[in-house]
Amino acid sequence: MRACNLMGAIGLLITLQIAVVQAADVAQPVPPFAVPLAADGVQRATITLDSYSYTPNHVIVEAGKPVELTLTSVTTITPHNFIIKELSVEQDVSAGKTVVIKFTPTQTGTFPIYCDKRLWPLPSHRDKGMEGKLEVK
Ligand SMILES: [Cu+2]
Repeated sequence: MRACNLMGAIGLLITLQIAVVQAADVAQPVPPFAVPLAADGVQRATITLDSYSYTPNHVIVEAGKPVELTLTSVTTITPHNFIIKELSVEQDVSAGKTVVIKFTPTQTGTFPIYCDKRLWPLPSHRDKGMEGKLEVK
């Protein structure tokens, strides 16, 4: 009887571990990040660039106030960039480097962020999931 319970417990543990592994395999949605307004009136946030992602990948800012984004690449070889076409933002970020960009969004809306780097003939980084959005309220 005891052995039976033990086997049942082991079976449950194995099932739980499989469930955890499966959950980790699925990309977890990252909640939108509302960029805080600093005392000097600047909206500051740090975005991490990796292959092939931005973290956070959905940032919310207020219109009419300056935005300062610190773009930090954590890759060792692959260069990336950070493009918001509608706001004329286009910034290269070399592997392992950090770049600070500043802009002031004037119109509200949701604008795509993406990396258009690609190693021909492979798909672009954006096609590999390196995209996000800037929401201006
Ligand atoms: Cu990229």
